Amino acid sequence: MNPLYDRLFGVHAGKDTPFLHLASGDSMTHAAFLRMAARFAHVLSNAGLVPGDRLAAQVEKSPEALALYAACVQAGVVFLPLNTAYTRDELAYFIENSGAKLVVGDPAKADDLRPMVEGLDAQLMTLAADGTGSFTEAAADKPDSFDTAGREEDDLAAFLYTSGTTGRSKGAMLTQANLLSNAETLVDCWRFTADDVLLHALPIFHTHGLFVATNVMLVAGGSMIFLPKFDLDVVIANLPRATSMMGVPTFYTRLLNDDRFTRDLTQGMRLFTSGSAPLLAETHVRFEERTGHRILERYGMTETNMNTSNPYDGDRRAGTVGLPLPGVELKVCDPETGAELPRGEVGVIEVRGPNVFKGYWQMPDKTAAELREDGFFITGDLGVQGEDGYVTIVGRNKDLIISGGYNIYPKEIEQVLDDQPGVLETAVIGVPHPDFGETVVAVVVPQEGTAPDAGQLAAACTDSLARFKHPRRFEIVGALPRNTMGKVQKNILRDTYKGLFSN
Ligand code: MLC
Ligand code: AMP
Repeated sequence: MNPLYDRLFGVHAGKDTPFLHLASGDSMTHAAFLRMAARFAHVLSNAGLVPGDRLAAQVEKSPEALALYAACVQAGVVFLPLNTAYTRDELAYFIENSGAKLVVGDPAKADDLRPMVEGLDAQLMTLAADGTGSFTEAAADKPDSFDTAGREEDDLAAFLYTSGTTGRSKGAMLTQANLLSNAETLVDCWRFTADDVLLHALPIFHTHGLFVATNVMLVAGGSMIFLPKFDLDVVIANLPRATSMMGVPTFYTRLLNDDRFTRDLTQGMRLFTSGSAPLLAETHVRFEERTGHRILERYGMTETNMNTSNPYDGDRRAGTVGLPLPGVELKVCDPETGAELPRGEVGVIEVRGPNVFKGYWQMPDKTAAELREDGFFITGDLGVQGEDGYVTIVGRNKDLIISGGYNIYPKEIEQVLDDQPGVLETAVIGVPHPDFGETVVAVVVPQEGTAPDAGQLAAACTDSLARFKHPRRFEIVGALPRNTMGKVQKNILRDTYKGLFSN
């Protein structure tokens, strides 16, 4: 038994209906996809991986990259997908921390990665965006079927790293049951069926693109227009072939800024969903005016999968994230005492349910700090629940920036900048940005008598941090505002610089 494999993939064995429609016009059936996944599973087992081992993948989005996920599920290997933007240094941490035995990376980066990967006692294989590489070469002569490894619902299926306020990323351990229960719930709530064609333009190294979009379509048995990334022209060209789309708010603001995005273009669509970052009520309203569709906003996290959703039938309320999903308990608590607050009061959102992860890999203290013994997970999001159950997120009780749906932890950037010559201290903040929702600004205090150069600071970031985390502005100041306890008042900085990127 392997519930996740059986329910997501096994049920499609032998189906000659399309699963992936590619931008090239080609498509791949469920059966062909599963044969590829089985060949890949043989490569994993030949490489010595056994159930419970970790595989780290930093690969461009492609059918092969998705089949690598399926192969891991079939072989019982824990899948650890990584943002393609991560630098070698960032990667080294994930490989070391997870103890990954096999790393699958881009051939173009192989020479750079190999010494680091091998130094960490892992093997390196390669997979390019076009499906070529040593991994697929090794798979070419393997059988088309694989004896699915037995797994229980409580076994680990994936690790997704999520940064922490201390700057150290934590591996969120997700079980088969976490993923499966959430996918099944979403299929029901959002009415996905085998007739659905999902326009998939999200990356597949995060919860949204991999577990929400892909797992939902696998459970429903539908197909996906599987695009390598969000490219406005390609998305517009493909919308008429789709019935549904899932996106981060940036997708929708980019579409709305294009005159080709019309009511006509979206007439065959039945559902647009949004999440991973706040959707402005204004975007929701403009979207409906333009297309007649009301975006369905939902709220989730790496550690919990999806927690709340606006209803499919009923009021999709702009500016809210809707109601707790069936099976998910949600309460709003006092940030200091943890006591549950009455409806209508703002506090920290806590959630419990089959969707909630098992803890952070080898970090019992961090797990204990965020996951209560009674199973409630402290999200760090500030919200309020109305008498009618609708949840509105009003802010964050964690120092986090969300840019274009990617989470960025200021501490990680501050640590890099603070190490630079001439820098006394820094405060990294998020400010409103018309495209990314929020973007990163570094407020830098130089040491007396020095004047750090913004170019030099930017170069230091390039060496160690993924591009999307880089500050888009360096503001040099004499001192940081502090409260009487000496704590930097980031709210004052956010207010000072809030207009930097406004049109
Ligand atoms: C790319 N860049 C970003 C960025 N994405 N910078 C900041 N924030 C981002 N999100 C960089 C590029 O490297 C480039 O650098 C420059 O910004 C402009 O690139 P672009 O061409 O405009 O970006 P693009 O490739 O179009 O990507 C933007 C995007 C993408 C919004 C389409 O970031 C994206 O697909 N985001 C989705 C993230 C996501 O799936 N999140 C889900 C997390 S799961 P340069 O060098 O050219 O300046 C989760 C749980 C839940 O949160 O609830 O779902
Ligand atoms: P991640 O750790 O990448 O999974 O990001 C999870 C965080 O994204 C949550 O804790 C929220 O802060 C944010 N988030 C996800 N969905 C929404 C939403 N619909 N509205 C506001 N914030 C959201």
